[in-house]
Amino acid sequence: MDNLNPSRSPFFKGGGFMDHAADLASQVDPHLTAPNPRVGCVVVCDGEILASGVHEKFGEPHAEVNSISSLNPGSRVKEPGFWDQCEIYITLEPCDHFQGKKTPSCTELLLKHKPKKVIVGSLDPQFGGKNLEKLKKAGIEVVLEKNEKCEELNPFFAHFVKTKMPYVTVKMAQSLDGRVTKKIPGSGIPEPGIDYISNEISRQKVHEMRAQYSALLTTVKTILADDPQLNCRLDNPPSLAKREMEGDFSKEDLNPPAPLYSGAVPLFQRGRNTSDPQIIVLGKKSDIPPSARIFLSSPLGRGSEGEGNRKIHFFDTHDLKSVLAECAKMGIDSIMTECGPTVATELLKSDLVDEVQLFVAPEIFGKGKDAFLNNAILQDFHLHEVENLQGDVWMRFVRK
Ligand code: AOF
Ligand code: ZN
Repeated sequence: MDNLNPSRSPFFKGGGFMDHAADLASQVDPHLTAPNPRVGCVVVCDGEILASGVHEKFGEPHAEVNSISSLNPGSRVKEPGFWDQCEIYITLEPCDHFQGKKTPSCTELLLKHKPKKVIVGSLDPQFGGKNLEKLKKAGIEVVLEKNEKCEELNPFFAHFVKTKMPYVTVKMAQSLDGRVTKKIPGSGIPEPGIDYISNEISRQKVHEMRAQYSALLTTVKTILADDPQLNCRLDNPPSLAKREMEGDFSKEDLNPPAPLYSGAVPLFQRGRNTSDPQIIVLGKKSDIPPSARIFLSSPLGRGSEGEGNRKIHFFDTHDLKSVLAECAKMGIDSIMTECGPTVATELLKSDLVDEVQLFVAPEIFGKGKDAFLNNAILQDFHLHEVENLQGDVWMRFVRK
């Protein structure tokens, strides 16, 4: 039993069982669960973690199912009254039936076992708390313990559920005078320090964003001009890397030797990175040479995991709203742009943008194309965050 003690887990830092469940869920690659949320679940009995689990992949079992089914059958589970002493911590309100659902209801699973207490870290916008009422009616003690880590696990989920459209972020790097390029179009792959507008810290941040968004939106024009790879090149998965910087984790913790508690799924193990986002290309596939770098699988991405090549979708249309609607139908819950001013401006003008992230380099180009072709278009947004990235200024604008 000793090795089930949460204090032995490399991820358990004594912050409470809900934080622990959120930490486990934060290790899941959001590209694999989208448009489903990342969820973690911990089964606790007498202050001890007996099992834990996460929702690993879209269409596959939920966190509650994975944690409960990983309870050691030889342990106290068989003892009479076991469930009467059990507390279940879940980062999200448990699901229930709805049309098109792929897996059984977790609320029913909980009703079947009837644990003493269910503690939930955030509400599922799909159900709005009604499943908690259902559990309460059956005599289970239910606590909604709103937790910031749980809320932050799924930044796009509520938007996608409510609007049935992807969350769209326009990302743009520009000079102080609002210009986007110094590179001559078609002059080869941009070189850091010569053609790149933003500095290395900004570019690392962009890779962290690529780890979070389901898909990147680009154009044939951008591919022909820059031949970008559009993959996710990070040393550490972002959630862990961030907390390592905050002093929460040491390097050793990032590569735990083995799970010390049953049911733990160390998805980012031994240097494995996050998978690459899908790519949406505006234009014709036949206009891009087969040697274009977007067709290369990244060594750390899906292509190397035996799951087929990463998904690249071509749309030869100017109707951006229909492109986004098609993406939503494919389960793409979030999109970040990796294209030039024309499409970025068009998206903004068509009212299809939820957020704008600007990386401004401390340089005056004097000439070149404007980042936004109509200065008034940011009036519907307000500045939400700003950060100095060692010289570059990063600004995040969200809808008012
Ligand atoms: C949970 N636990 O781990 C997750 C939940 O099609 P399905 O069966 O996979 O159901 C997807 C929905 O379930 C999703 O839209 C969200 O409301 C909820 N996700 N719920 O109890 C989990 N991933
Ligand atoms: Zn469920």
